[in-house]
This record gives sequence, C-alpha cells and structure tokens, in this order.
Amino acid sequence: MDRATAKELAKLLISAEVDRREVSRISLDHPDLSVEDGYQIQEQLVQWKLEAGYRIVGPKMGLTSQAKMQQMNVNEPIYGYIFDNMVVSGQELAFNELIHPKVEAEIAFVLGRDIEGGGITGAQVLAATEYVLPALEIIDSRYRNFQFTLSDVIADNASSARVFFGSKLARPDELELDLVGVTLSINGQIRELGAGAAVVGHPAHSVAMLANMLARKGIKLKAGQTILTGGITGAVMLNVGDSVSAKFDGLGSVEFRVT
Ligand code: 0L1
Ligand code: MG
Repeated sequence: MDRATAKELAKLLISAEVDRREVSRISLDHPDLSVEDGYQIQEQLVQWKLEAGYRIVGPKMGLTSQAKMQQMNVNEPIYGYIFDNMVVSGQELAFNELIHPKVEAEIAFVLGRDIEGGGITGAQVLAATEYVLPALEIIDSRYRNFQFTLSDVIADNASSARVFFGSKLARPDELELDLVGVTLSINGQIRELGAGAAVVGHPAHSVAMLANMLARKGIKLKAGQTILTGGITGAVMLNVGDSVSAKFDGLGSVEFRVT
C-alpha cells in the first residue's frame, strides 16, 4: 500500500474515533489488505497522534488468548499503542466519548530498563521489569459492530480506547503471574474470569513476543513504558450505569462506573 493511501485510511479511523461514529471495515473497499498494510496504516495513525501532541504510554498486546486467536484464525498476537489521553484517572468512564466500549482485565508491566533486539525470553522480560500492576482496558473498535479482519483491527490500533490502572504495584517475582486469578464483575455479577496463563501462557511471554515483533521493525521497548499484556478475561460490552469491578489475586482490584 502506498503511503498516501495509508495516511488517508488512518485519517478515516481517527475521524471515526474523534466523532464517535462507526465506519465500515477498510477491507471491504480494500479486499487485499494485508497485515503489513494494517501496520502501515497504524503507523500513520500513531504519527498523527504524536503530531497532535499525545504521548505514548506504551505498546499493548491484543489477541493474546487462544480463543481470540482461533476466532481470528491467527497464530500471533497483534500490537497497538496506548496514549496518555486514553489513561483514565478517577473511577468514571464517560460513555458518550466512545462508540460501543467493552472491558477486559489485564496485567500491565512497567519496564525498569530498555528491552532491545530479537530472541527475547520471558525471563529477560521479568529481569527488566520494575513492577506489574492490574488494569482494565476499554476496547472500542471504530468498525461497525466490532466486525473486522485481522488487518483491519491492526490498522485501528488494536481497538485501543481507554485504560484504568489499579494502585497496587508488585515486583514481578512476588507473584506467579501465570497463576494470578482474576474475576471481572459487572453490577456485582461475575461475568468473566481467568488466570494469567490465558495470556499466551504467561504475561511475561506476551511482552517477550512484543519485543521480538517490534525488533523486526528496529523498535525497542523503553524503560518507563507501561505495557498492557493482553486480556486475561474475555471482553464484556458496557452500558451506561454499569459498575465494573475486577479483582486480581495478589494485585488488588480496579473499579469504575460507566456514566
Ligand atoms: O486488546 C485487545 O485484545 C484488542 C484486540 C482487538 C480485538 C478486539 O477489538 O476485540
Ligand atoms: Mg486488551
């Protein structure tokens, strides 16, 4: 795909996000849209946001569960970027800023040192991690009815929209991160549950995969970045008035209300 087309498609997705309206998936008009094209559009979208003054908090991994990968018929997760304006402080999610948000529970890693190069392992990630913390990611596909191909969702910055971080930080060696159990409740009812192992076997493995995917593009993970590792639970559709609460074994809870 040429740069001008990628830029134009990135603009379409940005205006959908800004105007809070669904758009048709790109692959309907571009049936040959490849994964590479998707990342090219994503790069243009990221560039636009950087030029608009937003700051990258960190990259995120998506489609990290076997269930989601099978559903999309892929064997590798995807990545996108969380920007500073996506991080919600306080405990309210403004529904009218979004299109059709869903919530999923994740573990985030904050790096103490850069991670660079290919062949990175989970053990190397754990050694480079300052601390981990619980998170609730809000995904909000800009595509009509959350309908997309793999390349479409990559272009759409992996549906990134908002994130709530918990306040409990832990050193990565204080917990068996693959065994951390999580429940996700809406209005007091458990809707989803899982353990850290749902994320490609271990959340640190997800960060290692991310480091290796980025290394292929000459990009490194940087000290201070906060990385979302992927959904431990399935994603649940949100409605105005919902009270959302996720409990993480050993990592406390994260809560918010949809207003
Ligand atoms: O964070 C994620 O796992 C989102 C990946 C994109 C798929 C989706 O929007 O459901
Ligand atoms: Mg996610």
